[in-house]
Amino acid sequence: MDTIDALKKHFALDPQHSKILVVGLGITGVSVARFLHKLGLIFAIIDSRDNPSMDEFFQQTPDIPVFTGGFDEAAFKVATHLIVSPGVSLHEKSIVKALANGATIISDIDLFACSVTAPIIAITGSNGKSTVTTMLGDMAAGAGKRVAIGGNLGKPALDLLADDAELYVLELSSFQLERTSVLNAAAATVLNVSADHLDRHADLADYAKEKQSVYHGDGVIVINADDALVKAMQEAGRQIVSFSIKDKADFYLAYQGEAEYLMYQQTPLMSLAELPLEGRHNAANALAALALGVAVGLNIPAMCSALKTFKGLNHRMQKVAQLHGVTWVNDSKATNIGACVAALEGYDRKVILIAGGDAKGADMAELTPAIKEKTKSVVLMGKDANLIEQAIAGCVPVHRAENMVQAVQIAASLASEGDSVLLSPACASLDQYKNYQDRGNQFALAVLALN
Ligand code: UMA
Ligand code: ADP
Repeated sequence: MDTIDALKKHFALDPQHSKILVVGLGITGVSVARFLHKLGLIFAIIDSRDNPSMDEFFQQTPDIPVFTGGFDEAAFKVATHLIVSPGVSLHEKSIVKALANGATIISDIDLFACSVTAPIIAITGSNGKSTVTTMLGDMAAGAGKRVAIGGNLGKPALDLLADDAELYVLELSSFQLERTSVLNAAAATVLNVSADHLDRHADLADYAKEKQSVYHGDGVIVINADDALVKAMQEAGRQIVSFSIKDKADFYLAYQGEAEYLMYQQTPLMSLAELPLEGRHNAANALAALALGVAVGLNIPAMCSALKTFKGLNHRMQKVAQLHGVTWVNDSKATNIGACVAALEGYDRKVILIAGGDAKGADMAELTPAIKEKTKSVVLMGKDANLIEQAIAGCVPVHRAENMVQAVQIAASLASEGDSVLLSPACASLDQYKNYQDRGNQFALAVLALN
């Protein structure tokens, strides 16, 4: 079936009469515009900002109507199909109204699914998506596949089509999944579910439900057996493959003599010590990536070789310095509680934690057990520092900092030889920084300035 036929079938899209409105002029919106234009479909595009940056594509296509400076009611009123960028909430008044009038929602991932013929591996979860997507990209390339990786990771899915790959690995956010209906991945996983984005989703159950939709279709379901919410997502009649870092599963950890191994059923694949990444959660990520790779038939020894040289991503448990016997670790990408707890749980001895920022509506009390068990003191900063301080009151000494330089200086004054100082904020960065990268870079600079 060609793409237009698939769009007709799944979304009743009529190339002559449908009125398509692309919502959002970010990188997703631009990728959608290019794609629709190439298919010869007529559409308009809208962005609520006054002056969104205009991709050069729009200079070459002056006939495409572009509305800016608000969500114009009239444009939504006539729309039969809305292609909504993930950053735009489906609770926007104009979108709710358009849906009530019978408009159909399509995502860029739906468009991708309608045009691609090569298998797709789809990866979602609260934490570990980017790590597993990148890891699997390296593993597939190592196994000799022409592979393209993207989605929430950074390169919009539709821009991957130019790569004409044999295998696509997509990182998908809950925002992308909540507006996607026709993805049928050859293998998919929800890596884990913990509170995140509760400012956009009604509650944890609603957020988990959006994640579960990654399993739509008839591909292999890869399940984290250590996560109760994910375990409950298994569907009868489907091929299920499990991974676990706690118990026996299809992919799991077990001792072979003195050394712990990554195992596939009865076979030891490689020792855990050969995985060059900090934190036990990265063993879970490696097992998940192996399970997904095996599901699409990738060569196991080649995947293991790629794992042994995988560098890890910046701002995720990244060692930035060792100064006077103190190890400084940048985990700025820990923008939710689950990531911070996973980081703390990976340590054998207590650390000094720098945390805080925008809690995005999460219940900070969920941090308390890990903070009690794994930290000797906590330095808090950012918008929701009070919320965290109230939640962990009485557990460990708490210090307050106005900014990163101060936080690092306080942590340095608390640390002695052999200690680790971990930036793992459990919060988004946008209250004080451009993004998590900016926060992580400020941390690294402040640490290096100590010298
Ligand atoms: N916009 C409006 N009105 C609004 C909100 C947004 O007009 O109320 C406009 C924005 O001004 C922007 C456009 O909509 O011009 C599109 O914005 P977008 O936020 O959807 O951003 P994109 O540039 O298309 O990037 C998106 C993802 N962004 C979000 O989900 C917020 C990128 O994930 C993703 O890499 C990219 O598509 C390619 O797939 C980023 C992200 O922060 C990294 N994701 C979240 C996360 O990882 O936690 C979910
Ligand atoms: P995502 O793309 O889902 O945000 P990343 O790979 O970028 O995931 O990692 C985000 C944060 O989550 C980092 O702080 C990282 O250390 C942590 N993390 C990575 N994998 C896991 C996991 N399996 N469980 C919990 N936390 C994880």
